[in-house]
Amino acid sequence: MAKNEEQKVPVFASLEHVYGTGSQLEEAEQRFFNLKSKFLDFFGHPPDVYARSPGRVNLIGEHIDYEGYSVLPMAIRQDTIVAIRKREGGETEKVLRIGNVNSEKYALCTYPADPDQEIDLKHHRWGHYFICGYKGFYEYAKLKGIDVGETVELDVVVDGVVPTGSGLSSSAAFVCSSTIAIMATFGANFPKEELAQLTCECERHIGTQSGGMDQAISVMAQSGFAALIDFNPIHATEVQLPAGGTFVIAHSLAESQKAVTAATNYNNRVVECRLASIVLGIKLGMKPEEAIANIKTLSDVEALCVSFAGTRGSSDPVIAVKELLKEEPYSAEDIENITNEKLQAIFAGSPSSLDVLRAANHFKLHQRAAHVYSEAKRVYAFKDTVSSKSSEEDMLKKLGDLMNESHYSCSVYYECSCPELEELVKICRDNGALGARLTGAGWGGCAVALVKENIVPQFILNLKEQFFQSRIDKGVINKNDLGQYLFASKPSGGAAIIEF
Ligand code: NG1
Repeated sequence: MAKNEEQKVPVFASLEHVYGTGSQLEEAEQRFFNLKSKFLDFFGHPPDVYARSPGRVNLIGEHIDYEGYSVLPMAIRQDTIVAIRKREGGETEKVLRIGNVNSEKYALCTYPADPDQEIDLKHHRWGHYFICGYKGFYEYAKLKGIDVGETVELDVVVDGVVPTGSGLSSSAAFVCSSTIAIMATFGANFPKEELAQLTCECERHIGTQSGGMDQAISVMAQSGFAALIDFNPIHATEVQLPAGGTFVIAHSLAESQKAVTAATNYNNRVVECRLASIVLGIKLGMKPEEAIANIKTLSDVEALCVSFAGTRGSSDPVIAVKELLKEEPYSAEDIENITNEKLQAIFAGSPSSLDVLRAANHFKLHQRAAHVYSEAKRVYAFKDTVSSKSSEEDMLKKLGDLMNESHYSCSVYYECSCPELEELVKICRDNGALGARLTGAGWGGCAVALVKENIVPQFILNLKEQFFQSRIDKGVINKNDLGQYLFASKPSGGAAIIEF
């Protein structure tokens, strides 16, 4: 394949290329059949084209993508498929009609076809994620000077099997498959790295200050490989995982509603990191106004922290955090005394950050910065370990240790765990996992455990007994659905367009 073709989203005329053979293919055939029937039921005609994009599990590198640091996720086989068709405009106002195969849970919704519409964040609707992709497509086309003609009406049906609120990035799978379906229906195919950037930016219309990992891996994953994702600009490097280890994903059954809790959880941490980086910049010699104007992330002040650490005979930026940021939480006033500027003024251009300031009365700058710098190092240690010449035994042990350290840091310094995740991670370790950690944003959702290949079946049985059985008995989940909440996963392939 020519280089510029490789960089585009692959277009397939059959499902084998995406789903392989055997039961996975049969399951996919059934899903596409249902999706088409549902489309016909809703709209009276079949779709023109389909796009699919997978969820992901992050192996290491949590809450650091939005700080500009590399992360190491892999795509999972669960995906979202979007079926789409352009409709000739009628006399009345042009609309987008968005249905779902699970129409009981996700009722058909309509939105205006205006790509400049504002998303109503105060009233969260499932279709908002499609509108993120819709706005993103038009924003990108405008930026690149691509003529997409007049706005048209679209009919859409969605089938998503990435568990929601699970930290497996159902939201990015939905936004990416929507954007790619829209792109395909307009006969376009943008380069994958640009698509990863555009879908990251357009998902922010939902109100979270998303970092870009999920969209990047969903768009760019290669079957059989995890990936090291770098940012600014986005770039993916394939990572071959050791064959003797398997990643088992288990849901804590606590749902993490990232968009709804953004002001106190996800966006709160983004704001705390920004404040930590500004305060570090000032303490390391920058003028307050210069730090406020130029420092956006902890990676922007890393070089200053490293040279400070150099004066202590180290190259670890955490040394600067330990000496320059107090462990006790900062009040807004504490920070304003350092910045000589009101926090509201610093974040004046970001409504979602202002929501954070309204909801928070203290900020843990030391802990958040210590997590980010140490987690960024663990990602490279993980990558170096898999490409080292160590024995597989040593390699797996080291990877497991890094995952355990990552979990500790997420739990203690970043405080994005929850009691259910703590219980699950402990059960994983007690049953022989080499390492186990929360994955994704946290505050609920899934844990990922590294398990030796030969104990996977027994490990899954033990988790079922020790964590899930009591929840099945209480009716939290149905026993027939257990496979959605507890499964082993190999690295899957990324987004695709399917034209039958
Ligand atoms: P999930 O687990 O999908 O909520 C979120 C962010 C990532 C990353 C992780 C934490 C979105 C779409 N995804 O993932 O960018 O910051 O949290 O590492 O907001």
